[in-house]
Amino acid sequence: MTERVLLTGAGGVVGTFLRTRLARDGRVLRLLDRVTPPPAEADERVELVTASVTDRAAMRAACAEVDVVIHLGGLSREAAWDDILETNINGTYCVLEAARQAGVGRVIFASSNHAVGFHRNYGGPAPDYLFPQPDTYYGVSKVAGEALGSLYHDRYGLAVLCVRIGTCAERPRTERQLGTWLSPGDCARLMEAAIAVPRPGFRVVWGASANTRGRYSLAEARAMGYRPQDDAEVYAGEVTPIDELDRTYLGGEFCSHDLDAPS
Ligand code: 15L
Repeated sequence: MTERVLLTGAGGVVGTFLRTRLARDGRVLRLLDRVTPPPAEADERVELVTASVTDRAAMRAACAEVDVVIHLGGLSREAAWDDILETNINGTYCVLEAARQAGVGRVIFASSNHAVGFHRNYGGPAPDYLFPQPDTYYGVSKVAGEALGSLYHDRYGLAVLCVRIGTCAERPRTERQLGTWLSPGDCARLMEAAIAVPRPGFRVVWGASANTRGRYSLAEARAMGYRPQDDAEVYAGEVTPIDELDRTYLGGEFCSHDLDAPS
């Protein structure tokens, strides 16, 4: 039977990494973005949808016959409160509500380390299920998304897996990222584990590679079946040195007053 996976924010950084890596026979990827993401090549396993995650009717239609939603769409760093509220918080509500109405079984929510960014650096892996301590309005939106996911799980039985992503990039650029890096390949492996895990329930896992200087526990992600293969340490000689904020807080530069959002 064909499995259909809807990716919101498919044209973004993480979406672009995933769209080729999650493609496989027996699976249709429905790629949704506000701007139509160009297909890598004509592929009958790909469907393109141009819509905003805040468009309720469009999201209901986009969720039809979908088995799994991977919700990546939204602002990916700090912004004015009204924009965060509409795009990230209301957007995640619209996605979950559309998924529920369409009978989607599972939603994977791209949360972020910035949901807990004002936690002091643990000097070792930060525990799973760390209590929220957001470093920005952006971080607040990730806490809200996790809370909405919890609500939709308990109230309606929707399976929701929240991934607190570290730094998903081709390669780490800073010393902090030696601890936070999630390689594109490991990102896909993590999503595959989240798609496949039996009895998913509601979970919050960290999203990082098997970094020697790992800042996050991978216990819950491994319990879900994730087997990371990459380690940022191979880039250790090429990164910029750590600064005080990166040393002090999990969220690093997001904790700076330089990021105070316009009101
Ligand atoms: C995030 O959540 C951002 O979307 C990304 O741009 C990076 O800043 C990342 O966190 C990080 O903490 O490195």
